[in-house]
Amino acid sequence: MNNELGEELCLLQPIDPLPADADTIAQDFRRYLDYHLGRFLGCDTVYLYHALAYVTRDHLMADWRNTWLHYQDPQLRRAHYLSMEYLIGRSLGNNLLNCELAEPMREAMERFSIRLEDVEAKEPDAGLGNGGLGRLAACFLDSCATLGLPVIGYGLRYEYGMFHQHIENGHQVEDPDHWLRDGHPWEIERPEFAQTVHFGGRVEHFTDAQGHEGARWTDTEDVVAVPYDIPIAGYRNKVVNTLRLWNASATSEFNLMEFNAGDYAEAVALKNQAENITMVLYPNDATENGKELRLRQQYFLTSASLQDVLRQWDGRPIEDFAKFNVFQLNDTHPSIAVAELMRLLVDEKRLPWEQAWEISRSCMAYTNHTLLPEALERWPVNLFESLLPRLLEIIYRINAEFLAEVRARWPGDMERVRRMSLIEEGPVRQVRMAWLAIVGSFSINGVAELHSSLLRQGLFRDFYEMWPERFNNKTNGVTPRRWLAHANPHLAGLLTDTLGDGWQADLARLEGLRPLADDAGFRERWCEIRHYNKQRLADLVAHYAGVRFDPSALFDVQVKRIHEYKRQLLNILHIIHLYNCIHSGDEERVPRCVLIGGKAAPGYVRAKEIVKLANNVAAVVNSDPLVGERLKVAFIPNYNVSKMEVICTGTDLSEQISTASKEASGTGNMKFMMNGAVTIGTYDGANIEILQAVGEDNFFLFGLHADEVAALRPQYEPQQYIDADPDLAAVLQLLESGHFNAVEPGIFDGLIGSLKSPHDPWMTLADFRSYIDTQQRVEQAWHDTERWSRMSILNTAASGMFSTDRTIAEYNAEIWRLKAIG
Ligand code: 26W
Repeated sequence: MNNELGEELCLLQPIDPLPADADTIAQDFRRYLDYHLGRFLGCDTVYLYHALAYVTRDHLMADWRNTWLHYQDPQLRRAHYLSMEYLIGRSLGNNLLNCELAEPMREAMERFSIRLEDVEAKEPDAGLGNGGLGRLAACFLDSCATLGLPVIGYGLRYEYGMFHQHIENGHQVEDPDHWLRDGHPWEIERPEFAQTVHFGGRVEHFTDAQGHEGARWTDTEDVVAVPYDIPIAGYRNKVVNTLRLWNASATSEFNLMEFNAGDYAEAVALKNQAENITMVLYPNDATENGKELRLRQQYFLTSASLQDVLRQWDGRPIEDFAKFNVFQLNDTHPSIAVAELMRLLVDEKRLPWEQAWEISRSCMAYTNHTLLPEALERWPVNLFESLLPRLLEIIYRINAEFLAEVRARWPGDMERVRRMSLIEEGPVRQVRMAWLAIVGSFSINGVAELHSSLLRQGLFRDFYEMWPERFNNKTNGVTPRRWLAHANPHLAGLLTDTLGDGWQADLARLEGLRPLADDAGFRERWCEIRHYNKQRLADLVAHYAGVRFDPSALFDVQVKRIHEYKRQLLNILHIIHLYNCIHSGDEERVPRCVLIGGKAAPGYVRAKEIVKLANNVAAVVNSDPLVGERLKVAFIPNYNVSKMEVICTGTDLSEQISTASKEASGTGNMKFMMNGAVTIGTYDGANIEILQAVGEDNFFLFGLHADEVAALRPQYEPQQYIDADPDLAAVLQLLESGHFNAVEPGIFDGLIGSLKSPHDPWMTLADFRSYIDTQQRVEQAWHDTERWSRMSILNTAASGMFSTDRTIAEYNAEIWRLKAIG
């Protein structure tokens, strides 16, 4: 046996799992603390967290390796999830839960008089995402591992994640999130699998000795992509999948240049430019801003990931590639993959174009996450030309062949050709990334029934007419491990007592709760747990917002990114209406605590004004002695994954109030429902499916439907609503009087103007009356404690279909077609 093979065999051996008893864990913990970290028991808790994380990671290693070994089977088809964002949050608690280590770990810590919760709280959130799309990717990874599916997540290892938000005088202020500062104990750097990614340069065309034409991309600036692997443990099934995040680093040529005395500083500056690629996550959610660095990031992720997959394919017949590999594109952000795979197959593997196209088109699948026009990515052709010249050539050729198909199918329909072209003509020619993703994929899906049908009828209509069989729906979900079992341990205990173990990975079993809604004893236990969770939430609010919430009040919560289409403004108008009611002596109202939280994109002025208004209204309401305990309003700063783990368990009323047709799905709505909150919502996104699952009696529906929104838009006259509705008029009058900005005259004029404009795309005032009336129905229901607890139980009972296990099972059955382990 030669040495290399020997080493390889040795590498391929499985390793044994470590003993998971409290004694061993306690010992290992001390060893990490004393011998690895060089700290001692009385040190800052953050080091205790590091020691615990290392101990936990050690326990994942054997299964991680065995899973990886299993995936080396050449007969195994694999999926590659490409996403610019993974909003993971904390990992320790989740890994302890999934690997059944929580109890021995707790016991081990008790020996040192350490509370496990205190240590868990020291873990910084990995905020490598903006909002829904990034969190969905994280939930998907959890479900893929739990279902034993060979799926690897590919992403970027941003040095700075989503900014931290703090509030100064009511305004949002952003602070950098240097989440890696103290090190990241979950990751393993694997420089041996580094890839090189090219930028810039020019393209040479040639004919080879066999007479085949070829292209050479030369004089490029190269950047090295170094992978960092993070283990993703399935729920108690010994499967550990991988999230592979790329870090940009300068090539060794840069280092050589550094020695080139003359240009030392210049060389180091170039090195920085290379490493800048993965420096920071763009904090825009749903607005595309056309920055060159963003395109660099997208290509960097895509090229490194595709090369990594091809590296693993090396030595196998390329004709079989699509049989064993599938890529899921998380929105258009990685859609350059369509052209990059063509480049790798045609230029590097020297495949004929037609064969490469057949392969490429058979292994790409695209998920759309938004219909908002401002979110649709378009890149200027000249930016492409200078940054990725060879990819632009490839896109042009894809486009030429595609448009020939369109012309053949619809002869003479020039307008259709113009609409469908991958290149948008105009003063600035642009590449339409969504069109590229559609043309290059065998599957295109939306993320809720309504959203997928709007894609087919609207945005993607031309493409649907051409390839109806490519379009499908995959309604989103959330992982019940993090969002129920981990976030809500008391409720989880009750569920296990009632339904037996196993609901965590088979959420449809929650249906078994339905009959218990009629059981007074069960309702009482349910309410005790909810009360405990509400106290926990009240503590969180007191700590971060300095506002006291009384757990016996109705907890009314809207947390999500701040965006006009999500209509936090409608919520605020309702708060002002309640304030008016209290002032006019209306004694019917129930005590209510309203919580709002979320980040505004730093450049989104209107969204920042909404944050300011929420804070100002809160300040006025909370300090008004006449209001007292009847109404409290808080804005929780720096809303993130770990805060949501507390918030969703203590919420009574979940606000999902987007303008119908604008919220593709929503996933916060599912976290709330699963934990027993009742939704007040519009007929939008996954709200519709939540309503269907739980029934009209257990959901507060209001507002215009998507078709009504569309029909009303051309003749929308907000003033008519104001004239016809004294409550609305009073709310606006109070706002306009400067009551909430007495020392800051005029600051809300823009916001108020947008509400009153016939061009308000979100048509907030059209839904005001319906919203206010429905909120009153909420209060009637709340008065009846028994009815409310019934609704709460029935919401949890009906939440089974919103597990990402169901979502991922559908992706697998209809798109990926992978064989599960085991
Ligand atoms: C290029 C800027 C940009 C950045 C992010 C454009 C668009 C996005 C995302 C598509 C925004 C997003 O997170 N969309 C959300 O995706 C969730 C998961 O599918 C859905 O539940 C939300 O409704 C949708 O807004």
